[in-house]
Amino acid sequence: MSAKQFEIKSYPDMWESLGMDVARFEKARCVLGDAFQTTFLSQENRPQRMDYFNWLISEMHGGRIREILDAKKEGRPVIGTFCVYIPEELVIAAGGICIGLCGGSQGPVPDAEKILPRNICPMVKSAYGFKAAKICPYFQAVDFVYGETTCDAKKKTWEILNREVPTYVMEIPQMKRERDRTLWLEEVKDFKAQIEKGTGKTITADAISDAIKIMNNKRKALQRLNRLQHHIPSPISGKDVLLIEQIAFYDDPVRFTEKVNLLCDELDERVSKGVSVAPASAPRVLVSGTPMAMPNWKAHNLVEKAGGIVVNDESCIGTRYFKDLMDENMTDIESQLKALTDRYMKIDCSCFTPNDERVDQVLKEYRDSGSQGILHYCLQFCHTYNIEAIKIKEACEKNGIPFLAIESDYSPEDIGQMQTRIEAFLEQIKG
Ligand code: BJ8
Repeated sequence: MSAKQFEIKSYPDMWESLGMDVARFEKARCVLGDAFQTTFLSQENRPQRMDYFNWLISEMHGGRIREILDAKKEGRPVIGTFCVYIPEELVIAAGGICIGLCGGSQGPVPDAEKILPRNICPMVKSAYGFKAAKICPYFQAVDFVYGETTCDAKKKTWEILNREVPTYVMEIPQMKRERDRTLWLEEVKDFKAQIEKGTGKTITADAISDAIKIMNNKRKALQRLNRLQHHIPSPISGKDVLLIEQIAFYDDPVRFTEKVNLLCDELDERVSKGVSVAPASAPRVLVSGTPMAMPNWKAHNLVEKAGGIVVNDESCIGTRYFKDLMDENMTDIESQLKALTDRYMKIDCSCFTPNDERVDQVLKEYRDSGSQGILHYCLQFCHTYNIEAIKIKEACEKNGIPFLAIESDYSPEDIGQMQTRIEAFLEQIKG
């Protein structure tokens, strides 16, 4: 697909039927299309099989929504989530569709600020604003949403969001002791019961087994992509990998897995032929911190525009989402739910205390990816990641790793300042 051909397709009748503010969404569609073209399609020497992901972006608010609405007509549940602690396997086992609804755009933030306080995380404001302004077809299509109690901004927003769309909440403990595990398992069971209530169908052990395989395959494909990204020189840009990681939260999991593996086949070939998107001398950056929901491409774009390359994402869009797999051989529901709980408990979000395993994980990924510096990216007002950055910084100092911490939101106002700091950081890496 050439740059000139790209547009995000318009489906005004379908959007109307979903109760959206169509006139406003039309404008947002054009802005997003332009941003996508400038950020992604202008890159040179992209892998050809990025075409599928370009296509998905062009149909993100149309063809993919149509698929979701068709699934609903067949009685399949559609559930919106905001956190990688919600076990997708159980949604898939119910024949359902799980959609990540985190907001990564500045557009709806003023809508949210009419109701929510201004000094909370932009991800929460953006997500809430999308629903309040009726400018997200995914939010309009879901049967219900499932929030969690990870951070204060989220857990209190769910009470307000419940006025707009049925909102359930999974209690995620703040520590990882045996008694927390017991509580967590009960929450996973409640989640399963809620889905069963919504669909009127019982989730069987066989269905959970199949769903575990689907999610393992998806996570394995993302792990493969992550390993290929580590190559020196890298066969794919960090921006493109970020885009794929973001699409993982919208696309059909089986189709997505197939397309990621096809792309990885091409990347294998590029590696064997020495084809890359940046010279081997380009400073290699590991990005760590808060997740970057679509279309938050700011940090990756600035690093790569300045001549660096992002080779790893230690976030919930990146490795925290796919690093842990599950045993596929359990046949009874109790064992499956316990194993699900254990798998999800391994995610090292800063909402937990203590959370020192994350510091070790960041260092491991730094070494595995052949990175040369760590950029800690934190959304404004995310206290847990912001404070945990102290420990990451100390670990970097101890190990002689160049480190830069950036706190940002979705507005374009800090781009100039971020650019200056990132350029200086890349110079520091180059030595
Ligand atoms: S497991 S990182 S997806 S909670 S919304 S905590 S940025 S102040 S997103 Fe998250 Fe689950 Fe943890 Fe991952 Fe901070 Fe903003 Fe809260 Fe956030």
